[in-house]
Amino acid sequence: MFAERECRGSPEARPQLKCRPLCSISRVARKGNAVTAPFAADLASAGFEVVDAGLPAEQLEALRAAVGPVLAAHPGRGGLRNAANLVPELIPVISGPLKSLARSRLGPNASGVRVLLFDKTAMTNWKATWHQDVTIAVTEQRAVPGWGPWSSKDGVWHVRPPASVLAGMLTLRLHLDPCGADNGPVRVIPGSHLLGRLSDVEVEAAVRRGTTVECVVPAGGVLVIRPLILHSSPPAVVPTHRRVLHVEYAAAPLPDGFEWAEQDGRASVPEAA
Ligand SMILES: O=C(O)CCC(=O)C(=O)O
Repeated sequence: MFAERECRGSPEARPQLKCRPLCSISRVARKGNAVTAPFAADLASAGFEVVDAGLPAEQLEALRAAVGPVLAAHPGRGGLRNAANLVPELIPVISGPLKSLARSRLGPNASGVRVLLFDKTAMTNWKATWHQDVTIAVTEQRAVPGWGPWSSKDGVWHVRPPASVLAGMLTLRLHLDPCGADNGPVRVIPGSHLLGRLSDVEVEAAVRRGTTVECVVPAGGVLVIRPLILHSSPPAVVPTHRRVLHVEYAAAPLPDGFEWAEQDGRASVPEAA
């Protein structure tokens, strides 16, 4: 939906995150398959994992308190772009513990390049169809072979970059509320990130062939996904709040003279010519 249909403070000064895997992912019953749990995922082969962000309960509560009024001011919108601009309290998390987690997977130079905030409620109860995340946000539109198509979303240029850019990215989705099977959780097809960029027909075939895993995540858990993993989400059966801080991290600066639109939640300022 936001994709392709389409952690202030010095992070280095913070203690190294010890992210323990959460055994809270269950295979979804599809076409009569039995539900089995738990499902332990290895990021490299499965394309996703669920870990504990290690945030104290008070910090999670403070984050919920900070995002609540902003989300309430945008009723009916399931997702907000440039989220750290709207909720500056998110920045220490984006440039601190979440960035440490991203760096442990992507390497020492990883930084946050796009921040979204989601809430699936009775008013916003969306369904996301199966897709890969293939667009990124950049500071300006330029005609360069291998980059495109282009679109402008909330005043920010978005583009499909070469596949090599996506290969160096990871999305961390910090759950501020518990997300159970009834809250419209994200579903993934393990291993599908290894298939490369897929056409609509190939997406359908991969979903038919693959096993669907429903990512049930407790409050304070982080769903980590590779951009190319096939994912979707159903409407909530019991809509409450399902608030998620979604941060896309990249291992390196962009090639071909492009610049990421955001750096750890702050809008990038394009260099003067
Ligand atoms: O939060 C969701 O339900 C799905 C979001 C999603 O698919 C995406 O951001 O690409």
